[in-house]
Amino acid sequence: MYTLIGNPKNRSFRVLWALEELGQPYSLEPAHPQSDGMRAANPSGKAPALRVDGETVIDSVAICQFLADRHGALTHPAGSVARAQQDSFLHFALDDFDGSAWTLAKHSFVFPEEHRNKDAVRSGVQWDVTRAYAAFDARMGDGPWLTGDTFTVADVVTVHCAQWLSRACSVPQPASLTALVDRASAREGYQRADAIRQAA
Ligand SMILES: N[C@@H](CCC(=O)N[C@@H](CS)C(=O)NCC(=O)O)C(=O)O
Repeated sequence: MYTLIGNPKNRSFRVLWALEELGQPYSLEPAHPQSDGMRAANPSGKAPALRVDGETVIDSVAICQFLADRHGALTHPAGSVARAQQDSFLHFALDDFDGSAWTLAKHSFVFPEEHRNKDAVRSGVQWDVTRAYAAFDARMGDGPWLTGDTFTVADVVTVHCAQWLSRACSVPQPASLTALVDRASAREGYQRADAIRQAA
């Protein structure tokens, strides 16, 4: 039994979605970033965290990959070339999508007001997102998923980042990315996780 600590409206959603895809039992312990509950699970106060076997694992991607490895789904086997491609897409999403969305978010509501400068960072972020979308478009194959027929943790994280980035940044997304988002959000696991997010 897993306990997910966090808020489904933030990166905790990735773990929620992975748990729903895997069909594993879990409980959700709601905690906002920097709340006492979140700091008790993660010294940095950041969400999400997962309680498992008396231990706490932090970082949404580490948690998703752990769950995938443990249950032998949502992942290619370690040591395979397909796994290297999966990890490569995952790190691309973190560097090029998550990084930009997070920069804008930090300047909107994370940094203390005196350190926020959204107008100054916006044009650089838009330039970076434009080239990230071009790189994604050049790399996305025939699908349906990032590494072919297997839906993986890389799809979960990429789709979550793409949805977040589309709200945070006005640069239009390539059709290859919006099609991936549409296919992924039609999955039953996504629909169940999204219903929990909407109700939170
Ligand atoms: N790499 C971490 C990032 C965690 C993170 O930054 N979470 C955000 C919510 S989406 C947070 O709690 N931010 C609060 C803060 O930065 O103070 C992960 O993926 O779990």
